[in-house]
Amino acid sequence: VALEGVELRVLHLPLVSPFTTSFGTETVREVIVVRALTSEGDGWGEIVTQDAPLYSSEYTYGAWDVALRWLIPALLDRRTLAPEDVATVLEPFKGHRMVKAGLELSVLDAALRSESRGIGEYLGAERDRVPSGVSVGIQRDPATLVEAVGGYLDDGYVRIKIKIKPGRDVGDTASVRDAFGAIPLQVDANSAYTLADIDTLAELDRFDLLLIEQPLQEDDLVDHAALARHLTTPMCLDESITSRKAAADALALGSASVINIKAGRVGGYLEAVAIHDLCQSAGIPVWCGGMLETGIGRSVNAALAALPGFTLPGDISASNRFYTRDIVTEPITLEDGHVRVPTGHGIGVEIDPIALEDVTVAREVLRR
Ligand code: OSB
Ligand code: MG
Repeated sequence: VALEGVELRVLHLPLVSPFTTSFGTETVREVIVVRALTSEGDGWGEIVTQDAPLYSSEYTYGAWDVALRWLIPALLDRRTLAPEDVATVLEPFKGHRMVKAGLELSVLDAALRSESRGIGEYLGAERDRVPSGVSVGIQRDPATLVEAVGGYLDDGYVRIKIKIKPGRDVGDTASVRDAFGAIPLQVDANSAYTLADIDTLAELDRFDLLLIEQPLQEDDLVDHAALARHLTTPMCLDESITSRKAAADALALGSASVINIKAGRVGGYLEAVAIHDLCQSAGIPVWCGGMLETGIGRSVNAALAALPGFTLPGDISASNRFYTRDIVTEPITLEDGHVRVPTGHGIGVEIDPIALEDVTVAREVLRR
């Protein structure tokens, strides 16, 4: 496509209930939406940074600054741009993978729409729906957690993930197991532990979890390998897997036996597919993580998760798990515990311009 300009918006989407992880509580999802303005029409993307650099070093206004000052100008310098060129053009700029992913997706959406093609076919989706798991935040107390999990099971979610942190791990997990028996259950620590906590983490082995996600720091590949050797629960990495190289290193070191793939964290959906391919050849199961996406990213995540190597349910819940009003005209819904892979052109969903305008708190456009 010929890129003529890029529009960025910061959105504030109120959450249906506060979302608490080991790193903090969110009540409003601050997120950036990208619109690529091309000679062939618009394309949409989403930059999944959060307001504060607590999950990763990226955050809203850092993303905003680097996009407007460096990344978008580099893309606008090109006369024509294929989606597959975006990562190469942005490669000289270190880090900022979530920003790169959002920009790439906007160009990809515009290009696919111009060819009347859909994202599922482009990425290699082999199913028309994917099983839907839900990520449940840390609650006030274990009884409240059990109530929340019960509600999601009633909705039909096929896999539960609970967030844990020191002091809210073994007890919370035991409460959920006691209340619901042998449901598919996993835990996510978001880097809240160190190797000194090895005995506590080993206590989780008795709950027959699908996996434990990212107990240690992002750069703790060696410590994760040491911990994995001491646990029977499969070790899954999220934060640590920032690229296909990081994924290959983690597998070589024995740091993970399962990988959570998030397009934002790895710099784009094309890199995400490359990690899927690598893991599939290595016989390593992968699943699609989430970043409280709007309908834009949620739709594309469903398409990604329909690739054959995604053998575990992803954190791809319905739009209404987080939001009362999505910014797309057809919010993502749960049907029999699954979400549909989009079939429309481009990202497969249409933006609701009024809903978008209502939640926009900042807007900037760069043109060539
Ligand atoms: O660690 O997977 C994570 C949300 C924000 C940042 C990190 C994570 C999460 C989630 C929610 O667990 C996943 C979702 O349903 O979007
Ligand atoms: Mg995680």
